[in-house]
Amino acid sequence: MRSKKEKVEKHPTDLLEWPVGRLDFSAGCLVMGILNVTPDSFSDGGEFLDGDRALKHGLKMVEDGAAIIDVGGESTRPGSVSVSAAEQIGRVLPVVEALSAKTDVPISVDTCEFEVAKAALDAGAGMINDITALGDERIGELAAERQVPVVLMHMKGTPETMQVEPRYGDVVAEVLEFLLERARRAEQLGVPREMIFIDPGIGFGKTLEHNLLLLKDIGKFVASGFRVLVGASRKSFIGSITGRQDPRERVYGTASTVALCAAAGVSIVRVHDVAEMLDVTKVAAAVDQSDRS
Ligand code: HH2
Repeated sequence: MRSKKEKVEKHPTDLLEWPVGRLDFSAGCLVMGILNVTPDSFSDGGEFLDGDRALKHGLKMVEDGAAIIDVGGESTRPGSVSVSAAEQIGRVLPVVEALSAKTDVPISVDTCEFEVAKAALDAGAGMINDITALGDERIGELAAERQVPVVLMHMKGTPETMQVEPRYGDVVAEVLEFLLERARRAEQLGVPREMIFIDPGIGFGKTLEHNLLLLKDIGKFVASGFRVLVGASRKSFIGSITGRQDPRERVYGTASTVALCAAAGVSIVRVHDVAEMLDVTKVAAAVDQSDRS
């Protein structure tokens, strides 16, 4: 269990404020709600391709307590092929515009395409979720110029091929080293340290065993001093363990990962089931804070 002193030393302030957003980590791990405006995402593909339905679902997640809404226009499930920037913009932009007009909750754009990130920020998004961790450095420059937080995620290969026999010597050490290098690069480009989130990329070029080792050692990522985001929600490794083929039946399995992450000091969990996972993070935070009297 983390002590209060340890936490204070890592992050001088629990409040992250920037020109178009604000996140308060004082109550523990925050919940980022997933909004996939895609026809083919592994869990919610096609459900929110329609703009009105996407907006409704985004607002429902805000009502349920999401601290951030992550809007994406491209599925990155294993085997998926990439979608053009123009197509992503066409899907994501109307939703970002409509959502940001109706809520103060920061909207994150889930993209590794510079043009998509820029268009989304112009339309009201306040954060970039880059699953290639600055594969295109202009994303880092953009985050620095606009002073917005950026998520840097580890992926081995590309979504199309990443699950074909991924191999590591020491998965935790290799993923962490990669993320720290990219985080330092983001700092060099001018992104303030407290605005950089690192993410081990659960399911992105990882076997079941790799995912488990990363979750087991997630505290090592937290100990790096960068804030950590984890996205394990409904992913197939949970199905492998529980035998649940339908991603929508993986809510309890997801809850287990969220509890582990919250207890280890992860700052944000990226999830489909906002209300349920908020309960999990609240209980984890209550246990964590019970030693502060
Ligand atoms: N996982 C997915 C997409 N974006 N971003 C971050 N930072 N971390 C993740 O683990 C992550 C992510 C894949 O999940 P999902 O969006 O539900 O599915 P799909 O890629 O099929 O749209």
